[in-house]
Amino acid sequence: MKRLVLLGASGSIGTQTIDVINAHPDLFELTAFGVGKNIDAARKILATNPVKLVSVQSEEDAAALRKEYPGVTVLSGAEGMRDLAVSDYDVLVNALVGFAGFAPTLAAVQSGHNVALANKETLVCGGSLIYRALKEFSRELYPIDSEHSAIWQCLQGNKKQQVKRLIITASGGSFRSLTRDQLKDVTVEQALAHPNWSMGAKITIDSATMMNKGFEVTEAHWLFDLPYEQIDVIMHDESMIHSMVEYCDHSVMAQLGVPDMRLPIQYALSAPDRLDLYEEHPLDLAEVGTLHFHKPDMRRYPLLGLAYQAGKKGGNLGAVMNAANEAANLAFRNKEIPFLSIEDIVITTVLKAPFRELETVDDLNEANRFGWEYAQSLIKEVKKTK
Ligand code: MN3
Repeated sequence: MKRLVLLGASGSIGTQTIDVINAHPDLFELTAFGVGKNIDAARKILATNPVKLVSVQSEEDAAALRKEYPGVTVLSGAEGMRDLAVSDYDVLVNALVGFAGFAPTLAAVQSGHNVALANKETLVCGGSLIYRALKEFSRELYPIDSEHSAIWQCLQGNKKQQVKRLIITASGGSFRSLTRDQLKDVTVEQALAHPNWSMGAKITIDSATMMNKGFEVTEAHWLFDLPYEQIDVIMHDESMIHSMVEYCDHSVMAQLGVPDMRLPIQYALSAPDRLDLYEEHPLDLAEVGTLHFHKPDMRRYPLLGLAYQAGKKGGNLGAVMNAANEAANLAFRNKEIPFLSIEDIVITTVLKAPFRELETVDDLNEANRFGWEYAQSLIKEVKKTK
């Protein structure tokens, strides 16, 4: 029986993690979970899973839940999430969105836990700090991101020294059929309609800018300990091949499946074992007929190129890039800036950032603060000219 703590329980990955846990009650037990403001989601989980420890964002919501569930310890804020991460369990499932996911990942590793990681910003921002902690505490990360789960699966039974390169597939997001000129006036609603995957709002916008793919390159760098020169991205329209590994003999291993996040979530919790998964329409290649691939155009997707540059330089740039993107992504969703301004804001912020090595969590917080504040000043400028 694996005892799990789930952070970000009300989001897209969180909800599907609960589905996976409840589909295998003999293997997985939820011992604690955290949500943000979605208190109804917390009530729903408590109705099916007898959890004794919960964390929510505000102290007000925590007080309300304590009254309703006298037998449950309800914590609040960043402190509450930290307490969950260092509590007594086997694996932390980190399904938080954004930089907020970093601190609980580090706290979990430093208190001797392995982490099933859906929060890619953890590694984009502070990959070097997490890498160091994993070595120091002999802990592991289990990737939940579908591309990294695919790579992980393709590495099973092979030797990492014999890997030639990782090939991460990219759908191109909701605007992949549009030219840059056509991107000028696109709306939030259009951006949120992803052709292949159903995901949360923030990551769907990140997919449309391909910032998400850039993040995934950095994520792969830290997860699999390979240089950026050995990590490639290929456009793949159907999202059926979730990623590939090429070996020194040019054999290419691929992992295929219909786009369903329950598989990578479940595999992260059961690997190297495989568990049954109910799928109404499993992959039928005869029905799919053709799979399409093409080279990514770095001029069409400048944030992908930026992520490679920032990743190779290292230091504080990943955290700066992420913070600027969080600010710009949110401003676009709030209809404060046009779609193409997201790119301008992220690129300008990274170019203006003073380079610093990342030695401590304080350095990381400072990089995050700089990225967020600089991006806010640029967002203000865009709003003025609108
Ligand atoms: Mn992904």
